Amino acid sequence: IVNPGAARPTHPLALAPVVSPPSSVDGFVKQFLTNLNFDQGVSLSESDANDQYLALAGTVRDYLMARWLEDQARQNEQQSKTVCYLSAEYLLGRQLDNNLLAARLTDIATDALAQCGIDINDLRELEVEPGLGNGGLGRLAACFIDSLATMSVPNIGYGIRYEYGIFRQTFVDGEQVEQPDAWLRMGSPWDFPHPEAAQTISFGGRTETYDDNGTERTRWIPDWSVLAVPYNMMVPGYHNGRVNTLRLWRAVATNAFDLRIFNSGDYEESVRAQTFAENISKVLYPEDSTPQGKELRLQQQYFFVSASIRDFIDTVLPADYDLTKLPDRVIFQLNDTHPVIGVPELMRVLIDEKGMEWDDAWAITQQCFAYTCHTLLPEALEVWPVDLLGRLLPRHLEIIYRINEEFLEEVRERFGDDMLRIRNMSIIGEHPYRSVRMAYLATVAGAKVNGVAELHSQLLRDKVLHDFAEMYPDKFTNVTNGITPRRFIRLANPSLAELITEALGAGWTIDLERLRGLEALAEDPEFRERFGAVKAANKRRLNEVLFQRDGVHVDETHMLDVMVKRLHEYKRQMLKVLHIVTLYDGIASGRVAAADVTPRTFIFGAKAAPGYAMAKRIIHLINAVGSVVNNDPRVEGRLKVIFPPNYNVTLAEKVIPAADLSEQISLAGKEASGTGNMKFALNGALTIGTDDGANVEIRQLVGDDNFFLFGMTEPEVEVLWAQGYTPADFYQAHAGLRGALDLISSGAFSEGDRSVFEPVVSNLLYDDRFMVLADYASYIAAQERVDAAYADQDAWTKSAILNVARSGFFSSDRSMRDYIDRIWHTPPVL
Ligand code: T68
Repeated sequence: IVNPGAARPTHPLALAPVVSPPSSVDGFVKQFLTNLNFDQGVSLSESDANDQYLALAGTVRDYLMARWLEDQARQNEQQSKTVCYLSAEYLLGRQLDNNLLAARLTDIATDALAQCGIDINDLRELEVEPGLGNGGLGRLAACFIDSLATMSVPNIGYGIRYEYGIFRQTFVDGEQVEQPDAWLRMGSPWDFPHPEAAQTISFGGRTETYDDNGTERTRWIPDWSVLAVPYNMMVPGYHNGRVNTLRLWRAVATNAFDLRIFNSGDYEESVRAQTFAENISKVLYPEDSTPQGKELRLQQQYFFVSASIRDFIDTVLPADYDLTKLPDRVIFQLNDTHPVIGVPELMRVLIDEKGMEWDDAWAITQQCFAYTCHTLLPEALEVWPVDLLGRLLPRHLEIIYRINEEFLEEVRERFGDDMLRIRNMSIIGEHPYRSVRMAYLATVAGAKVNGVAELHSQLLRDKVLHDFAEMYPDKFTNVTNGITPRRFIRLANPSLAELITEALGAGWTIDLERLRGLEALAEDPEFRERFGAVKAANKRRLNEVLFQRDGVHVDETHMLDVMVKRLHEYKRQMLKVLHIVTLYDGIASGRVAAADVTPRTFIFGAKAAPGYAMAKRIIHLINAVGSVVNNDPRVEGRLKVIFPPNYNVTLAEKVIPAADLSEQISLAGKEASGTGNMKFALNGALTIGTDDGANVEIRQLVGDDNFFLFGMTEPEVEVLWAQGYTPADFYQAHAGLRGALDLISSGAFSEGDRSVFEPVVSNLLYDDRFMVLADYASYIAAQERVDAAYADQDAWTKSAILNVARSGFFSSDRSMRDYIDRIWHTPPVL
């Protein structure tokens, strides 16, 4: 597009890349009014709140722009190695506050808007969060890019600009109903389209060999293509003047594609073709942990990965870059298997387009990728039917076959002709149908493979990828997940942040281990009182938010017992329900006086994948239990169940800081890490949890006295399975459990209709894959310990402070340091 030989335009005023608006209130007002007039096309007096929000966002953006351009120039100049994070999901949350915080503009913007007669809080509420992810995996990506920017490490986050993100959840008669998430409807002030940097992405067709001066080469003759248009978002570092880039691709029909059909005279067909192409980035798949193997999903994956790899090679690297040195400039981090099709894509680019030999291309590819696994559930390991992959990406399938052949040869050399081992390790699975096992492809191709918590990485080595770990022991490593303290403490919990700064000074936001300094203060009654006051204020704030949003009240005097995460049977929301029903049953049957029950409010937040019937039934049950418990006068208001619909990042920021008790109750060996668990601990909630995922590390750090452990360990789970698990035995053995299940069966929560929740009860009695009944007794006992501990408020607060003080390890800055040391080797660019 730019003629490389041509002189670049220049001007004396352009020596500084861009002049930033002055960081003063007056300067901010001026820029805000300019944007209101010239970008929104309205005067201040005629503007509505959305105009004002967009002009405000524009002003923050203007301020960050100079830094952004500087950073891009600096990174080019220094030829630094870049982390290209490839992720199908980024669950960003609202941008305005985060960007104000990063740029130190919060106070200036607040004052500037006040001078214009505008309350900035009213504008904050207008921002629709970009929900471009399902849950933990997408949110992790968002935390990581925040940390990389804050640590001045060159990073491009690559992903998809879905037109519709995760669905908006509503409840109709207690059942989940999904609504489209039209997050772009009111305009999107945070991203910049760059149509000039579009990539053409092809699909289908066939391959053929041809003679290239005596060497036989292969080329792919695809039969259709789409344009990938990048939209760049700023990723500002915290108080360091750095801005990295998140580059999300949008699918647009190519002209050629259109024209061919249009010229044939079929107008309708040409419009259909356009719709077909643009479908690729239309919607985020709401499946979490259960990939559906849909063709459009594979199109999405190839679409964004191919665009990203070629963007990096063709536009980020200099035109004459020697690609044999590619590993010096880039590491492509695969966020789960969704981007793994990038492996054969890089091979294809290097061999078919750049003329490299197979062995050289393979050596480079193996240094340029690393793979993070996020699951332990066998059904979550992505596989693509060979038929489908071959139809959509014929050249890639050939390349995968050859990678597999050479890999299996290596296996034979190493372990001999062991049929079973070769079948087990083959990248191509044969049963129940021929398919490409994407996790195996990633493991074979990646320089490193990591799990996301100590236990998870251990189980990957011992079970899921055991044969591979035996073959390549040095590939396997762990990086325990983390969360960004900017969003999850500074923004979400400003009162706590202020208290910490007062106690420890500034600096902890980027050096979270400093929270250790709070340990001593746990002994200080005055500090405890102030800490308790922060929690109480956060509960009042949550009460206001939920009342506004859903018309429900949170009682400040209640213990807030919170379980927020995607709805999945392995996470065991059902166990929580059984606890609530047990408490209710005690009161309703008269065995327990309401006055003797610790007042608790249970808060749930959870979306179910639209096709996951059991998860949807559990949502229905939670709502049904809530409406009975909340309205039964015998309960005397001492138990309350609240299930605000549409749990998302925005709501998380209000719920987590108010929580007393954090529910992390998955079956041991099923939750890879969890990250919500870390957010709660850092905001001073105590955890009730199993020995699973990062709970293990949380408990080690905060200490047994400050954590409510229950349930089987992973080895115990294995033993019980091996013995033959009969859930009905547990039903027989525990009166409380019997009471709770019988109450649900009786129709007590479904107006006497016994059929409504029958599938839920049957599933627990006869199947119970996640051993809810086996852990019930232990869970109830732990909840009794919780009640006893909560009775001593002062001791509870002490434990809460110790949770905060000892959780600094869970900063995503530390996770990034671990990735850099163990996998990426990408120094900061200072
Ligand atoms: C989560 N995975 C893990 N998957 O469940 C959680 N899956 O333990 C971990 O803390 C987190 O990743 C971060 O490592 C997911 O969130 C998905 O969302 C997902 C999405 C599409 C397909 C499959």
